[in-house]
Amino acid sequence: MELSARSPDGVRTDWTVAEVSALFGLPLHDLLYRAHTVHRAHFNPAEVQISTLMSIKTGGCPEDCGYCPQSVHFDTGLTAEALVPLSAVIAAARAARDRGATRFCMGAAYRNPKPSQLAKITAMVSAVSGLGLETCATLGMLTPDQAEALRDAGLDYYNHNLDTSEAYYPQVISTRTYADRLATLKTVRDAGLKVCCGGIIGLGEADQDRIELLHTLATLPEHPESVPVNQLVQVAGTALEDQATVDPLTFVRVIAVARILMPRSRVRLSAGRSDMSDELQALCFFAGANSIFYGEQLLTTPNPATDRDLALLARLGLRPAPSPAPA
Ligand code: SAM
Ligand code: DTB
Ligand code: SF4
Repeated sequence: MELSARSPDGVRTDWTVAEVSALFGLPLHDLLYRAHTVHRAHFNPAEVQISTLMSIKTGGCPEDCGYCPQSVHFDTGLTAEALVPLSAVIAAARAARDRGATRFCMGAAYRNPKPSQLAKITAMVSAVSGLGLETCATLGMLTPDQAEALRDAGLDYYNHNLDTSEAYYPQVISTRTYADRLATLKTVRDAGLKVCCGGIIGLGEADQDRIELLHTLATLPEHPESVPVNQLVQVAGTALEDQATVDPLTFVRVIAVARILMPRSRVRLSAGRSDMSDELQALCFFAGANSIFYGEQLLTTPNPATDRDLALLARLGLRPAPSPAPA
């Protein structure tokens, strides 16, 4: 298979589904060899970017995403909370920075933010940016004015995931469409924000859906700068609580194909690491993952203990990537 670069910087956005499918189906060692070669050509393979998440508004979300503990459609025992105060965000961001995080991601269980909520969140973004951290927010759908206000407040990244293939999406979410998701991604990009966009593996999707998700991400007009690959956290009470865990080697294939298709993007090993062995995570880093969520909590579910993560990075000879120079 010819895998020529067609744009001047060597980054292709014209991948075909057949090409993605062929990569996905390579013998595992051929795929890993190729992915690791691409990885080394574009990144320092010893560095892992460290992001910390904070849930700034937990639970009570009107959307019905079948995987999500924060949806009002499921009883997961979670109590809906109000937007946290600015002081709590500043304290958490400072602690994250002191532990070595370079990016701070604020997540809210919204379908879309209301104007009064957005005003409070722009103040949070300014404050976190002022601490010298890269900022990321994930707040659901945005209008162009909201995306611009967040940018003006100092937001670097906006996270909005496609989650799965367009074909499988309606099996998981009925309260908004794939087209809604793509429209918000365009709004965010048009505002000049960097895009963080990925998906979840383990929703009951087939390999073809994984291939189509990767194809959609890699054929956006510009690749997302960050690509979070989440493994489903099966939360009791959600529609997907009994979903079987994915074959770990299939998960590694997704990481490897993402690395090959989007060579300059940070591929983040995201939710689900608590359920992964050190060996699986090591293989994911070899396959091209070079970012993690660090800190003992994701939004509402656990993440590995920080001392376990530091020990893992040390055992693998990996180290936190330095903070990028301000633009
Ligand atoms: N409400 C906003 C939205 O959905 O865009 C932002 C917050 S939402 C919790 C962010 C992302 O978390 C989702 O797009 C999904 O990919 C991921 N997520 C939520 N629940 C998850 C779970 N149980 N396992 C893995 N990923 C999950
Ligand atoms: C992403 O792709 N994964 C993160 C972040 N973006 C916002 C969220 C994972 C959430 C896992 C379930 C929870 O903790 O509630
Ligand atoms: Fe709401 Fe986001 Fe959870 Fe969907 S994933 S229910 S939009 S918080």
